[in-house]
Amino acid sequence: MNDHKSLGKNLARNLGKDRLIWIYTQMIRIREFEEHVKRTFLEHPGAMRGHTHLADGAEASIVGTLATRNATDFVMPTYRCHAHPLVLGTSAKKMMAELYGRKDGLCKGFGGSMHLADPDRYFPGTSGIVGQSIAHAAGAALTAQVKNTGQIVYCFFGDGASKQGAFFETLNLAALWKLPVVFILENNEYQAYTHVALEDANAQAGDPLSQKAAAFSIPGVTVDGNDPLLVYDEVAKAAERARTGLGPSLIESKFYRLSAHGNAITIPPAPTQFPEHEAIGVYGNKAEYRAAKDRDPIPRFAAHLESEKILTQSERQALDDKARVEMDDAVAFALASPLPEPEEAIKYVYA
Ligand SMILES: Cc1ncc(C[n+]2csc(CCOP(=O)(O)OP(=O)(O)O)c2C)c(N)n1
Ligand SMILES: [Mg+2]
Repeated sequence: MNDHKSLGKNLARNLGKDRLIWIYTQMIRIREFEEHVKRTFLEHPGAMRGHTHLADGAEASIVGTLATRNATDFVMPTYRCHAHPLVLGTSAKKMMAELYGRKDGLCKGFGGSMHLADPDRYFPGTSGIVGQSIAHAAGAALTAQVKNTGQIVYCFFGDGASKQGAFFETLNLAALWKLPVVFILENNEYQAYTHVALEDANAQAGDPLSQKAAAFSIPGVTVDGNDPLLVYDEVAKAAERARTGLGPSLIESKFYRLSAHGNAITIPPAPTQFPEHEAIGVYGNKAEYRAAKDRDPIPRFAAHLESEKILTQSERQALDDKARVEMDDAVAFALASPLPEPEEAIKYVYA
């Protein structure tokens, strides 16, 4: 099942200082962006409409994955999709304005949090449909294969989505056709309001989730998604496999969703939804949350970089401050941007 492990071990050891600092920088930028979104619901209630799904807790998994990417590879996440464009270089200002539904947003304010697209950065688009990225990724990969572009596709989806028919159908064909996809199953311990233990008991046959790869004779591996370097190692092998025409792999990345499932427009926000400014869902369990906080990928990676003498405490502080200011500016930009004109409502409807 883990035959791609033989391609090499500890690839992340070859990462230089600049790349490691880049990884930390992206992780803290994601965390700050999501914290600013969370704060919006308290400080500007009603200003951000629709539903937002945050990626705090997933930073190591996302950045460790994308650190293996070549510039023209496709990235296709779920509706939990603020982090990826930030890492790809989409401006935080445009992202934040989009979440606020403003004219200067990435999609002119029409997409909102769940419908982001930045085609120039090979980020074709996201949607609120659970599991949509899976089949779409196979389509993008088939195009790359037919056109022989050398691109691969990074496909992210949740533990809940991995129980859908689309998952099995897509992996079947992707394996058969040796499509260049890395399937990243983000096991964040929840599917909406259901904890993974309940999922296991009621909706999940077989553990770990990565073993489903065996049914399609492709590599399947489970990795600690709180550690960007472990994630990097596994994804790098899977990416190499995809690039060399050997086909897809399945990587189950395990971490904890540190926010509620989503923040909807709740005015005023239910107090239980934001205790101590930490969005534990009303269904959350404080002890479980605290234990997960102890494994929080950001302080953990920062401590690693400090102990390896890659980053001093003050250098880390400077990176944290820079990320915070970047996101403060993004919120200010969003709030200053106008709403789209009513007559624009049908301007971008093509069919
Ligand atoms: C096809 C479909 N079914 C149900 C939903 C409602 N829904 C939204 S998120 C979600 C849970 C998905 O959990 P998971 O795949 O683990 O992703 P996560 O939100 O944890 O990242 C559900 C059931 C939906 N949006 N689309
Ligand atoms: Mg989940």
